Amino acid sequence: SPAPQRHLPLRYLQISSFANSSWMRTDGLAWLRDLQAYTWRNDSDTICFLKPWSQGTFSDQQWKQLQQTFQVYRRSFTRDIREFVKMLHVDYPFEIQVSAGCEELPGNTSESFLRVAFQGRDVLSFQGTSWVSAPDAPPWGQMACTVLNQDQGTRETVQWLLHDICPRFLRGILETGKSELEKQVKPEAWLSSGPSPGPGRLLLVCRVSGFYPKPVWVTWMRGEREQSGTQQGDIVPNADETWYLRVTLDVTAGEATGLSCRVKHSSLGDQDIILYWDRSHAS
Ligand code: CIS
Repeated sequence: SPAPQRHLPLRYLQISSFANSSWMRTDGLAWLRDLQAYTWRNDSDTICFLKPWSQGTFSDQQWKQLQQTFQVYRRSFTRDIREFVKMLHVDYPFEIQVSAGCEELPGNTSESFLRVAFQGRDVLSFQGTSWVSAPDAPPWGQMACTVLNQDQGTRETVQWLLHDICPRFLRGILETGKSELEKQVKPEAWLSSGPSPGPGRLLLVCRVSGFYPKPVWVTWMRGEREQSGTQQGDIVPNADETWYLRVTLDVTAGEATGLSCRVKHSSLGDQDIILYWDRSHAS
């Protein structure tokens, strides 16, 4: 049966596109596990809550102060990057991604991260008390870290945000968002045939959609025997905060009868979905 999800990270993702020396935009979003709870569009001064529980257990005043810190950061970030371009002779256009967040670990501890990528590749991250360049960063990565590390105030603020604020804020939204994180939505499943893999062969397709949370177990079976040729796709998102999965089996036309697709999911309890293949699916 599907492994339960233990990981409950809070993750912030930022995409900053710098087209030339005058045009740029920065968009941010943040997720609690797989639920998007915040968006911060370029044209908005303020961080937008997408969930009723987004503010967690922070008071209006605490949130206002935190947002102010982020507003200062966003403005300074743009200015800093413009200065780095001149200093490091980097060419436009380029894209910078920032990801940051934290997660609770067993034993009342937590883990935090802050990473920066340039053109989709890691360039630097914040480790402990300072900025460190990534192993295969371009030569100017080291230079950028040296400059960033001279700003003692920012290093202290980053440590405070990562190791104090983030875990505290996360604890709050785990509390206020509890019922949504614990929601159970049952999958639907249906069978069809895919493009024939070759003469006399059939591709049996079992689609499972609309389930939440993400962990699921789907396989092709003959009686109680799991079919080892089962191919799992990726679990991909639907637009309504549920998940979708496609699982296939390549068989000879004669082998198809008697096969079934079996679905286990936490929302179903012990009532697995079992769908039997029959000729009507082959058309
Ligand atoms: C061309 C290629 C270059 C590539 C190089 C890549 C560079 C990467 C840049 C890394 C980010 C650097 C951020 C630095 C910002 C500082 O400029 C800024 C202002 O600093 C101050 C100095 O300390 O500026 C002053 C002048 O204006 C002075 O220079 C001052 O120096 S002094 O005192 O010596 O005079 N510093 C800050 O703003 C501090 C805070 C930095 C915070 C970084 C945190 C990033 C994470 C932001 C998350 C936003 C999330 C909002 C969305 C949803 C909220 C819910 C999710 C919460 C998740 C929490 C995650 C922590």
